[in-house]
Amino acid sequence: MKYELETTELQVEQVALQTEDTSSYEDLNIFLPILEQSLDFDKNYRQLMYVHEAAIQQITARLNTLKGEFEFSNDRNPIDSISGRIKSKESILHKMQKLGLPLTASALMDNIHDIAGVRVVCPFIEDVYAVARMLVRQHGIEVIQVKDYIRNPKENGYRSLHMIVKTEVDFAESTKYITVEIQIRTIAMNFWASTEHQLRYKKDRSFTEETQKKLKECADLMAKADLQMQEIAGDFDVNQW
Ligand code: 0O2
Repeated sequence: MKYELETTELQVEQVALQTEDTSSYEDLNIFLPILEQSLDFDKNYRQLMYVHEAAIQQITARLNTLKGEFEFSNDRNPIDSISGRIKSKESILHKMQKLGLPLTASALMDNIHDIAGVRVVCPFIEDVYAVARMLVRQHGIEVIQVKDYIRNPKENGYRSLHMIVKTEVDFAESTKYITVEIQIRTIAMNFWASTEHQLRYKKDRSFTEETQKKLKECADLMAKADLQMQEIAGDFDVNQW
């Protein structure tokens, strides 16, 4: 069976984030003016989080619509699950400090692109690309960056398709494009990433070389299983999109 990761439609080159990007915080001045240079987390943070929460709901709704449509019209679904999260305040501050950024709303908006995150889990590898294509062709979505860690896995074995998009969200007075990071991966990739994440964030331990090797072996096993499942799907002629 033909098995090809056809990703050209997603402009898979790891394009740099456009710096002329219009998402600076002034543009998000929807309810309260965000004027302070210093990121006043009590005032500005909540507003920024609200705006990103709205974007998560928007993307999640789009994906749920696709999922629902497949439930009605097909014998299987390319979407297994959808989840969304707002990056925690601690994680945002940690990332900003790591990048040497000043703690201002503009630095946050211009440099941290995963404040809003949506994760989609799919049964087969080809479903990952199919869902990505279905999403990016929708009206009101602009792709900013695609990182294909399936075709180019991270050194530790991490696999997933990452897209940074801007999604159109309507507020009372205006329509804004809000940045969301979408991670799309198979059930097997998600199993590895979720369990590795739990191990990695165990505060009192870091990975030895031996552990890294074992984890990489697990990731490669998952990848092998994914390829084999995809092949079987081909033999069974299951729906592909
Ligand atoms: P969380 O808890 O998901 O918010 P950076 O964000 O600085 O790491 P970059 O280039 O902006 O770097 O992001 P990248 O590499 O495209 O993706 C970062 C996110 O992908 C991570 O977010 C994880 O969700 C996921 N990810 C990337 N690499 C790994 C990995 O090796 N293991 C696991 N389990 N997940 C990974 P955060 O912010 O780290 O965490």
